Amino acid sequence: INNAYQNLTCVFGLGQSGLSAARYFQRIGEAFFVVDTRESPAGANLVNTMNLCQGVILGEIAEHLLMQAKQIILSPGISPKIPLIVSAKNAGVEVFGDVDIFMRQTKGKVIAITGSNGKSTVTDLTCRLLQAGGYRAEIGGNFGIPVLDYLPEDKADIYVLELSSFQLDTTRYIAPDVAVVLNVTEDHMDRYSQFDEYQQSKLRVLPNAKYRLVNLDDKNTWPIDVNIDSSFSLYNKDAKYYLEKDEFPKNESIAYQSESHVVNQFSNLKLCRQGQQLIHSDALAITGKHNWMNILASIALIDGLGIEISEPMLAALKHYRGLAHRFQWAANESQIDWINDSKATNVGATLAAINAVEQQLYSSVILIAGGDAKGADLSELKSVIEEKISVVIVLGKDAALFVSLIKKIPVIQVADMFEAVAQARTLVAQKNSEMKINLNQSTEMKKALVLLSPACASLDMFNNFEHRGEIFCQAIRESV
Ligand code: UMA
Ligand code: ADP
Repeated sequence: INNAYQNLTCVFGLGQSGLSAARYFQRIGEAFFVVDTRESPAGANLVNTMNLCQGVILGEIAEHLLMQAKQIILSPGISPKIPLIVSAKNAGVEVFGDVDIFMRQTKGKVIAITGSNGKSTVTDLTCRLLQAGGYRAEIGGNFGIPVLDYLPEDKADIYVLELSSFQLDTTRYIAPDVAVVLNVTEDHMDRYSQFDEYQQSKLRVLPNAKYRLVNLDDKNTWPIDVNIDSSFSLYNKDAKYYLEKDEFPKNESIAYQSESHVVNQFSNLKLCRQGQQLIHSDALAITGKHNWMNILASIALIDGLGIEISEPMLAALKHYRGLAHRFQWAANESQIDWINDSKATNVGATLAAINAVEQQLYSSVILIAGGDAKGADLSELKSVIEEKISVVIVLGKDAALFVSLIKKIPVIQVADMFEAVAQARTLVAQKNSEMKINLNQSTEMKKALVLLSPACASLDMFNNFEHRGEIFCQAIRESV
């Protein structure tokens, strides 16, 4: 038995977080070895240049190597349930992720953000607001920079961390200064045996946090046996942060004209904290009801740290336009508005997108969906799609699931994104020519809306969700 690696730290996985862990051990002067079940991961060349890297084992990994390790730093994409890890754990080896090391080492304040949807948006917004307020804040975790890149010297005073359920699974003790569970809807059912297991992963962020924030509208975010410090809600004023209809809207508060009709339904709203207006929805550049929720959460998180929302922070909030591929304008043409929501990789995100559109302002709303459903139950989409969408165009590995689910409206299956966009244009053109026949000339013809919000992962057909969104935009441009 080769025991050259006995009692050495093992970095398992040579993706972003594994490479970041390797760089960290190199910086702190601790010898390590790395393993990856792929034959030639791109990161292998990089770790080979690190003098404290004692070995790189690729492809098939002998069980005893891991059973003799000092500890295993497991990448989030690798399930702790795989036999190699189970046998190492049974042999007494501690297995944990990069976030675990980070949480134990950092001296900075930590805002921990988890949930099924909105994590990246809330993480990005919260950090931008803090930076606008003059704070040395950085983002990290599942979104942005792997956490160990900030250590050991602590490159920020406040870390705004997006934490996935995978990362929470491998963090043994997590005690952030402020924590939120934004929402919990089904996702990653290819990794978890049941919803409850996934939900419990998300809730792990709360018990030891100093300030705990949940979504009053989503019971799945409420832990049992843990006191909550604050909550936000779109509908319930019992929450500390909520929305309220503005009975006396003032037009001068409108800083941005929305590029189209999509957001009208949600104008004239006040975002409030305990009876006080924080900001008016018409003053915001970001669109979609779910994004008002994200803003309430961001403000609550900053409050949770005891930081005042200053004027420069409010100015940054007004200008915030959200992240690419999340319910973003792809194109505004004379007859069609196009929205790119490629990041909608689960049912909850697609429901939020459909609910953020005011259907009656459009002649038709066409949804482009499909991809890898990751084992999810799509049935929650059925009634919303049948009620609010005119036609669904489906593509990808699980396209057939949509075909068998949706009965009351047409579902058209296509081979790729270019065909999806072309099909959408054809449908709109057909509908417009029918309407022209029926309308008298003085009646203004409404636009159509085409929404890419797949409710599925992209990896069956694309490199990632960004690639899917870019191909969508390319297809729109090239088909004009
Ligand atoms: N690997 C194995 N054996 C396996 C599976 C994977 O050796 O059985 C190896 C792969 O060959 C590869 C490496 O592990 O070399 C990949 O590790 P990884 O999948 O953990 O990916 P990283 O590149 O390290 O990125 C991870 C997160 N990925 C996942 O959780 C799947 C990134 O989140 C995160 O940004 C990054 O760490 C930095 O912290 C991405 C993600 O898709 C964006 N997250 C999921 C999501 O948002 O839904 C949770
Ligand atoms: P995450 O990092 O959790 O995946 P993102 O901010 O990247 O979250 O958004 C992912 C998807 O979820 C996008 O389609 C986005 O429009 C949608 N989304 C954003 N915020 C919310 C929310 N609060 N509730 C439901 N869906 C949301």
